[in-house]
Amino acid sequence: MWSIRMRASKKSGVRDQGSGVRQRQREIHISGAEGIYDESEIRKACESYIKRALTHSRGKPDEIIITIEKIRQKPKTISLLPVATLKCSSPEKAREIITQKLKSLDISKKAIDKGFAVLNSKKTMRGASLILLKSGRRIEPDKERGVRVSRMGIEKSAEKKLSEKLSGAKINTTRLRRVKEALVLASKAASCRDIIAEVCISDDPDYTTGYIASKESGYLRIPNIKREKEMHGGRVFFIRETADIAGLISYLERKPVIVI
Ligand code: WAQ
Ligand code: MG
Repeated sequence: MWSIRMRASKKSGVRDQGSGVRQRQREIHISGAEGIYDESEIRKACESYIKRALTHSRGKPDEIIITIEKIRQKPKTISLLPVATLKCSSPEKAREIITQKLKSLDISKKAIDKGFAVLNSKKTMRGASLILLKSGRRIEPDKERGVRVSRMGIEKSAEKKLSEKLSGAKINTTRLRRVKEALVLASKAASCRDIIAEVCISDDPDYTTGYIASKESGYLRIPNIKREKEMHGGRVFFIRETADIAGLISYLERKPVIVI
């Protein structure tokens, strides 16, 4: 088994008015993706990741990094969270739905507000923010990058079954890959004891469905979580105050996990 990861970015330079010299460069995240594959699938997976990076709605990257790495550890097997789609007509309504759900999971107002600040910020991150559910403190070591959930995949027959189920639930084929990937990610995160909930908004200007996920309620899709053309988005995990933070981050980033 192989872990394949892709990230694409572009540098944005701020030019000095007088000299025209680039002063400061910030890396803007365009696209990222990851999965676990058999050796025979490596070429195809890389080709599709490259295509995704080069045709992304967030813009043209000037750097694409692909990492292909053999997995030595036996992956842990997990099951998928159940999926449902909620009714929601606007970002304001979405915020109400999410706030109510998070409150019912005993997440403080402070933590909820911090979560929305991350999700609505123009400075999008490559990874996720980790927020302590009482104090609202952000505990990811790198606040610009965040924590990237990685080394997760889905077994072939489970994927086939899921595709059929999602198609049956009228999720159209252009969305299918995205929903599957998000669901696998959310299922890996939910398999951590110390992650109580996750909220996700895509940072793609053309994708306006997000979700809230938890062990209690599963993966709840929320249409119109943002408006078309908006560039903000992100992921936040609400964490138990007593969590072993290093252990949690290591699990999310490094532990191979396969959905069966
Ligand atoms: N680990 C941690 N955070 C991530 C990861 C990852 N592997 N991938 C993306 N993020 C964060 C990052 O901050 C991005 O800016 C943000 O999430 C959004 O990523 O059922 O497409 O890949 O229809 O744009 C949800 C599907 C789609 C909803 C989410 O997210 C549905 C999506 P994107
Ligand atoms: Mg994106």
